[in-house]
Amino acid sequence: MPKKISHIGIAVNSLDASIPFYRDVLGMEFEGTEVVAEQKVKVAFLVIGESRIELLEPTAPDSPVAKFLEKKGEGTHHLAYEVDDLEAALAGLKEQGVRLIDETPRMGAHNTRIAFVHPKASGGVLTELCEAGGH
Ligand code: CMX
Repeated sequence: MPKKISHIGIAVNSLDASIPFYRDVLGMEFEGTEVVAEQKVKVAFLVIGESRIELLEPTAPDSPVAKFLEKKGEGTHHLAYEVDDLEAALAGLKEQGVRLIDETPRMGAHNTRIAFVHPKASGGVLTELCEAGGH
């Protein structure tokens, strides 16, 4: 079961253009950027309490974030919950017939194991589960 919100993902056209609002205007701690090759995104993390804002810039035209930006423009892209045991959480969701994008964990930013639940299963919100210890 999720224990807290790990991060909120926001799709942006440009990290360079978007970071200053969160870092300089809102004053959040900027943790740096990272390319997540498997997801075809470059991300920036900004700390807010026990959670983070994850800004996502696509690195390829076939990135899921590029498709999202094309269809919907910049905005909230996904919500990520932290779980202790990702395999157990996925098994529980499968048992309850929840539509998953990832049946098995894959790697996200900061070498964290993640898995996505389909937005059609969660009220139109793309939902990510990530294993405790990362973000
Ligand atoms: N939030 C809510 N709904 C979304 C969505 C999002 N981020 N992305 C797509 N959808 C909706 C679409 O609007 C569409 O709805 P309708 O059928 O009502 O039009 C439906 O989901 C299917 O979307 P699509 O564009 O036809 O299909 P895609 O091929 O783009 O697949 C999805 C959508 C969610 C399966 C795909 O984007 C995916 O696998 N996402 C998970 C991976 C990901 O987003 N990685 C980037 C983040 C990386 C990170 O955090 O490290």
